[in-house]
Amino acid sequence: MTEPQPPDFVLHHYDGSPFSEKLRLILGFKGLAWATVKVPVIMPKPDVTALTGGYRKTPIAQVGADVYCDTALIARVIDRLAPTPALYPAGAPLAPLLAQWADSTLFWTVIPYTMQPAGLSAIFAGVAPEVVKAFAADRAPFTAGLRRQTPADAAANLARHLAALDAQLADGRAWLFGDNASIADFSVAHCLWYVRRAPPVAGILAPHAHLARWLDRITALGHGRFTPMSSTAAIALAQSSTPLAPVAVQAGLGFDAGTAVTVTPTDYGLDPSAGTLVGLSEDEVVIRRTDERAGTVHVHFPRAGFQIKPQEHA
Ligand SMILES: N[C@@H](CCC(=O)N[C@@H](CS)C(=O)NCC(=O)O)C(=O)O
Repeated sequence: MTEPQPPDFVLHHYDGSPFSEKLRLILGFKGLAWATVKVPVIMPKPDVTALTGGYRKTPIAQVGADVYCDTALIARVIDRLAPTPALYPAGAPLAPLLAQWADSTLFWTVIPYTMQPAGLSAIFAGVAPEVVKAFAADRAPFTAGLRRQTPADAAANLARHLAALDAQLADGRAWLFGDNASIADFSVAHCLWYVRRAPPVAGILAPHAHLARWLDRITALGHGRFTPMSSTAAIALAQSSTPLAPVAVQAGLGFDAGTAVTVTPTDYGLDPSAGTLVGLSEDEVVIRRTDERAGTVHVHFPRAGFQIKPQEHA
């Protein structure tokens, strides 16, 4: 009898992470089988950075020795693995733009709104005070470059955003762009999912019945079929695999194949990943790096929202 093989797609995530929920719901929408690796909520995360080379945000994804950072890219990878139902339907060309707005503006309105004292106690109910303290100490430098909205500003902005989203659904459509779900639905949903997790502040959703029904519809998609995997097994999987996703450095985009570079987010969590440039297009940047434990991996990032820099020679 042969051992059952783990699913190809591995998601490294934790339960309370909104961006992870975005991908879990997309995996549910696609009905995909996936392997689930739980990661720590705060640093250190040695089994994450063994794969990424420095990037520490949650979630990341892995297919063998190909490692994918940032949900904007990971969502496209899932769509390639399981093309139907489409995540980028032809009739909704603005869906990725709305998704980008939700992943940045809406997310950074929802976080300060939900993390006001009443929401914070609900999110961290039953968690030891020293753990909450450690979380705050981890996230302060992580978000140091961001100008955080006050809870009052965030409440005012969120109320306006919710009213616009509710109005978009007022004609009875099932999804934000019509009859077909799109990436925009998942990016908005993970933000509102987070607000719902904090009942003392979730009343802000109450006036918006269309939005409430839509959020119920999207959360009912579930998370697909997943089987647990340890982070050690995930690293061993990378080690025993060869990067397979095709890569090429396109000419005219400012960098040559084989250059030693760092790739770093431009918004927050500014941890660089260093490696050799092996892939570059207007959509994606890919570095090859070799890790003591994970072996040779290709780490993929979206081009948008990341800075590529030649590594300085000492
Ligand atoms: N642009 C990133 C944002 C990811 C993000 O901000 N994730 C949060 C959790 S939802 C995070 O990394 N928090 C710190 C951590 O988990 O270490 C993406 O789309 O994946």
